[in-house]
Amino acid sequence: MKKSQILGILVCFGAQMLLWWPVMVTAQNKPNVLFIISDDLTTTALSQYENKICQTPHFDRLAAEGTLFMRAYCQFPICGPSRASMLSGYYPHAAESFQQTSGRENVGSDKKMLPQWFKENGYHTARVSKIFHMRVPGDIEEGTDGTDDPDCWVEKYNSQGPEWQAPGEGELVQKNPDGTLPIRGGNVMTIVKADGDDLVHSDGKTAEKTIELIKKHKDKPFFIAAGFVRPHVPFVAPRKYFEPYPHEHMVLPPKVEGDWEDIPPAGINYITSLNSEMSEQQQKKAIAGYYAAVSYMDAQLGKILKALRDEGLEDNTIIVFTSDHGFHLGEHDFWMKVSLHEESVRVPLVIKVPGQKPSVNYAFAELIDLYPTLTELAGLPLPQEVQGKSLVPIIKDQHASVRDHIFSVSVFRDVKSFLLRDHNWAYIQYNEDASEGIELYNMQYDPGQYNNLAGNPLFTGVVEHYKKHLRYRLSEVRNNDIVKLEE
Ligand SMILES: [Ca+2]
Repeated sequence: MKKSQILGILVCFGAQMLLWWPVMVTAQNKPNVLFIISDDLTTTALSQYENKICQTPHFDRLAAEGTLFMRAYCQFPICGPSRASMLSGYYPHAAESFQQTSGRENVGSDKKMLPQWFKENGYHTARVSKIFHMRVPGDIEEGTDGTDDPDCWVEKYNSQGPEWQAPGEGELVQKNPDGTLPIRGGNVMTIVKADGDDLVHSDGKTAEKTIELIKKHKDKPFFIAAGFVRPHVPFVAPRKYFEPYPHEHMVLPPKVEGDWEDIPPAGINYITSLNSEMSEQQQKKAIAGYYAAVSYMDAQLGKILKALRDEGLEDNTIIVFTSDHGFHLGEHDFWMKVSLHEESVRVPLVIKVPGQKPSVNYAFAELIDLYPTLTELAGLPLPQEVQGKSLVPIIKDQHASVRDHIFSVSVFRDVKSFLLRDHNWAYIQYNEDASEGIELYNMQYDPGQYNNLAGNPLFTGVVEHYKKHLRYRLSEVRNNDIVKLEE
């Protein structure tokens, strides 16, 4: 072979290698993964999405540096099943995984969870606080593991915190008419303007431990997962985080006359302003408390991202930031999660890949997509037929898309509900036979979901289309490689 031919081959090979950096991943320079998940963080509290009041400078900076997904959705708007689906790579109905568990008993012992797969491929995997399900505040107060999947981690740490019993000014704004009861509670909307600094609480400790691990393991490929528990209730944060949000200045979502009249009973969320007997002042206090909790969490996020920069690891670390589901802050007088309405199922998502141009993206993404996305970015094969789709095409090309709709489900009080959401429509069906009703919203003209069109004869054809599509989607999801344990 002539010298020029060899040179030609080398140049050609070099150009190929430069096309997409993960192609160059080798055993020596595997990218790190820093996986950060906040608990119950809704897009409506973030200025990169719809919010104009809540301050999250560190999330904003990360969003500006990475790929910001404007249309990312969870698979199940409750902590446990959402995280189980995301980390196992299977839809809730694939494994019948609807409980507050890791999902391990549903997918079986032979399947590899996402962090476990990184561990088996030479990564140092570490968990700090809530990644799989933990009871908040129960497991946080006790410093216990929750329903963790121990096979995933080389090392793990829990971040104990005082939660609703933190010293400071506390107030319960749910089921406390007129604020007459001088009490607090755990898994309810208790607000605590806490004494002391960030490190009194779980998320402050989570940031501190995560930073310690980043420094300690900087010389090996790591997959470090940090789980913040705010803004999940109780809304507890050091007092200073409440200062930008005087509750009198909070604005409630529009109250629409007769809003509930076209929502089937199964679609009325389990916590409402009515059944929780919340006055308008208490609703405003709940929003202010949520924002304070978000700002506190954001400050802890900032500490971790700064440490990554200071250690010179930004150029070789993939950063993911997301939440397990959204949260209602008074839309339709709904509070918290479980519902399949937009604010409850939509999640913030940023993926920052070193060397990749930042972008804002409107393509649909699901949390289940993180499994194949991260394995592809790290140059790992897939261990099994996971059901998500890699988002790498979207990260590379702002105009690409990998799915034309999202599929999310929920279960509450024996009603199984389903959401199909595409660019035009949100279709929610209660039970597989629709026995508990249907909601249909035109998301172009009615993004607040105030006008249920399911009962309107003009849209019978649209309803029939989605009914059929749901049957197809469910059978597709159920057709998977999980061998049921009882079989
Ligand atoms: Ca959650």
